[in-house]
Amino acid sequence: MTRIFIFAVCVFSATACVAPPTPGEGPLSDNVINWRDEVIYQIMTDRFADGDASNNYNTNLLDPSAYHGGDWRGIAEKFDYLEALGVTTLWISPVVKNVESDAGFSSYHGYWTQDFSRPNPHFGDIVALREMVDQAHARGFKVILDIVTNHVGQAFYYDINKNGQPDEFFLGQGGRIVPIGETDSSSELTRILEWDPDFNPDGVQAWTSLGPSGLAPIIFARDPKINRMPPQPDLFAQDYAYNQKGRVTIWNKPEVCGCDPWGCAWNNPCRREQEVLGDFPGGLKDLATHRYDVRNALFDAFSNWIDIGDFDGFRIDTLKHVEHGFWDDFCPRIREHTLGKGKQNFFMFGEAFDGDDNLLGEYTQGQGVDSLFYFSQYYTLFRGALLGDGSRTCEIERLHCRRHGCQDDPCGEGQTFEALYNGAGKFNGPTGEYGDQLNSRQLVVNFLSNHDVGRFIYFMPPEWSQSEKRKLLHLALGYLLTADGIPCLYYGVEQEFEGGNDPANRETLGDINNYKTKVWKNGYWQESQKTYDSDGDGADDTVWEPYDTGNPSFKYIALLNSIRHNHIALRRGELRVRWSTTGSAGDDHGIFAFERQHADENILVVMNLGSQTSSRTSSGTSSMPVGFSSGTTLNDLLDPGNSFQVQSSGCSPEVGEGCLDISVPPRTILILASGS
Ligand SMILES: [Ca+2]
Ligand SMILES: [Ca+2]
Ligand SMILES: [Ca+2]
Ligand SMILES: [Ca+2]
Repeated sequence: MTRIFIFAVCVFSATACVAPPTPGEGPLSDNVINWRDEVIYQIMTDRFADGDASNNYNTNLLDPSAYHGGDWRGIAEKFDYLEALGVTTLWISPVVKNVESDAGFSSYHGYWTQDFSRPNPHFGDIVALREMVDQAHARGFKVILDIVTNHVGQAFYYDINKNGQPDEFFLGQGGRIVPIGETDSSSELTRILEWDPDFNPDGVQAWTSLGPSGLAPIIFARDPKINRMPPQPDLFAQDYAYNQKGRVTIWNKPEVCGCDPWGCAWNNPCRREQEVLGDFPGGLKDLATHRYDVRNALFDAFSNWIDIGDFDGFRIDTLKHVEHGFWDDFCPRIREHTLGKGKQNFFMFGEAFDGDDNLLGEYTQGQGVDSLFYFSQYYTLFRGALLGDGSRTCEIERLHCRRHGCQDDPCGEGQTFEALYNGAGKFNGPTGEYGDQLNSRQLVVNFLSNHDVGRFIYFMPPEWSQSEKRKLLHLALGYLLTADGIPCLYYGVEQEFEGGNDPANRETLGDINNYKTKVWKNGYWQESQKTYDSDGDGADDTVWEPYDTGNPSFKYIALLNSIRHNHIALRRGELRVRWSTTGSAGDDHGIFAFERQHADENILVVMNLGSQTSSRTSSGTSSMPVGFSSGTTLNDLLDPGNSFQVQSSGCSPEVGEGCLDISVPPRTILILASGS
């Protein structure tokens, strides 16, 4: 341990010392009993809290694309806030040194790697990083590191016209280069940007006045002012470390793969080739991850960061842009590394930005990642059913079917469901409290929003009142924190942030300007501080402050987290759907109900997704069977005064079960447990 810190001081305070930090020696800490107990909180480090003004260079709070000053010390200063919220695992932004800026945008998000072996100086040095993680562990938090293995920042251009300069020009059908500003009426022109040319399966091609001229050479940028320098370690400054095929175009131009205008099938080979080998839009250069030297260098870099930071898991970026073979190599090596250092239960989950369970499920096979973000649920439930009118809650049940397999189609349309997610754990992968292997079906990471999509409130009609928006947000949060899997909250949801697409959804939590709203006053719209009702009399009495722990959504999330913490069934229990609907008519419009059962604890969650009327957990004369015996009193854990009796008739109960016919108000969730 001492050795890292001495080295760190050497690296960052003595200009003569330029070697990258060496890994820490000795064992790592072991912090996780069962990942299903955790609630993840996503921190965008630059936007969360500024604890050290000395690293605030190139910052501008008024520019949403600039660095805002957040850092690792700032995170450590907010542990009381995070503890009050009840989250247990912190996912932080990538820590590696980035290209500083590109085309007026800065790398505040951390996804534009320039040097895999050094920290991003905006966030602190490795001493500050390790201090933050050590303090987090001492408080009972776990820390997950965000990593990118697919690409680096905008590091080079393709010198298509072989003139040694980065250019922008048109290419005619005959291969003639037409400078910008000149015209060539004889041919169809393609715009070429040497920093970011379109995908070519044969590699980006060079053209000279004589015509095609083989593969375009790549030329690394050297602009130290914005740290746009050849990527490091040195292997990443070699052309063979990159695929060199140009930027993915398939999402905007599906016709290049012969697909319909709405896109290609998930497993279309032409689409998959582009996604795996192409440069990520924005000129992010795709690494040749099939090469063993590249794989080894990435393993070395990221196992090093585990040793330096004592992290408890990886959130892995752009999973579907790297071939399966890479994950089947990288993940087992990381598991072996962490186990060798005494860290059990290192957790690796990835981002495959796609709503298709066929594609998502593929990444759960083999020995690659333990789990992934549950994007199909995001689209079907959080962007679909909850924002709709509450009909066909069977679509939510179908999510479970695609994960686990189902004999019958919950929508009654005769579909058959094979389990698409792997039900076997990984060798050396995450385990439960008794050493039992956990699998991807149990470890899906559930999320309502993240840094790449608009915040949940943003998708609601803007004319809704704050209380209408809050009601739907709370229904969504209720599901997020009671469903099976690992919940992940995006920072700012507890302050009811409502920013739209990137970068509007990356608000700075400590900036008072993000706690303002527009109100109509004296004939025009005026900006005023947001307020809320803190004493429950229906009138707003409190001005909203940054890091406010008293607002209704902070308190609601804290309550849900405490309920989850106190009820093992909500963390580790199996999920069984008890009621879903296939249409919009009927007394049960909008009802979705499920139980979580673990050992002898059972919790029943009943939601009404309908927006207009109360609905019943019954249809005609049949009510909902529940896993509680008749006569049991069920109390709502969100509202202890609200209780219900389980009946003996009205449904076809199994042995030990009863029946429940209750009325649920619109956009409401009940979390029911048997009374003592
Ligand atoms: Ca700072
Ligand atoms: Ca050129
Ligand atoms: Ca790739
Ligand atoms: Ca009040």
